[in-house]
Amino acid sequence: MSAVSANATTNPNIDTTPALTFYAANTPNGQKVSIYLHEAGLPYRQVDVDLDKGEQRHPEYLAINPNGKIPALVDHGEGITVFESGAILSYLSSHYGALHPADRHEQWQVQQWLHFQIGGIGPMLGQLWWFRHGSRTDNREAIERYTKEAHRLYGVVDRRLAESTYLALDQYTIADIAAFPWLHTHDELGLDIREYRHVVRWLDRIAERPAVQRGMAALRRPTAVSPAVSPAVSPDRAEA
Ligand SMILES: N[C@@H](CCC(=O)N[C@@H](CS)C(=O)NCC(=O)O)C(=O)O
Repeated sequence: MSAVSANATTNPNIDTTPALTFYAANTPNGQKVSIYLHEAGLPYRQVDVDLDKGEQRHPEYLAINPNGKIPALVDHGEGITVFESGAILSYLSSHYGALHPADRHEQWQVQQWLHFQIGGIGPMLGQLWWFRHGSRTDNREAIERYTKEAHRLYGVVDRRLAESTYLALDQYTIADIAAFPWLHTHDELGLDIREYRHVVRWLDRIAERPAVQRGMAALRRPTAVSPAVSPAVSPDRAEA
């Protein structure tokens, strides 16, 4: 595992040791946390977990995330370790207050759409990615099943975005941050999303955000092997 610091201050009079360590890889679930950290401007240390080498199953990493997947986060200041991307986004936004609505009804709206991403969009699009790019066999039935389910989910999101500027509320929240890295992978998943014009508008608007661009870029490494062009590597995009 290799570490770099990000979002750190350059003022020599300020303690620059980041309180947060983010265990990361360049996948949609990693991208969510990276985007949030950049949106909130929180200094953090990034530890890259090499999924192709199986570092997520090393005992020292399993002590951080017993489920053996990225992302995970350690808040050294609070003495808290959090795994599961939805839990990390909820922890960070409620604890540090950025992109966290004050109203409790709105907070539940955010949680509802966040859980919809974690339980629906992520697993279904993750399986579609695996059967298109990871599997050594050509399973037409699985590809058809997950393509159909992906279209159904894009439809749900499109209808929501026809009535709301963003996924949970009329303001940008962690629900959008969670859904964006998955829903923008439509080309890789062989999905034509032109009919979902509200999703297209929403994707374009989020992609323009400088913090989103920085968050996505922070995970790109020049030596990284894209799972999409290397079917022999581990199923790091396929959620169980
Ligand atoms: N529900 C989990 C899913 C995490 C997950 O599936 N992470 C993938 C990368 S996107 C992973 O670490 N895969 C490695 C493996 O399965 O061995 C979350 O949202 O954090």
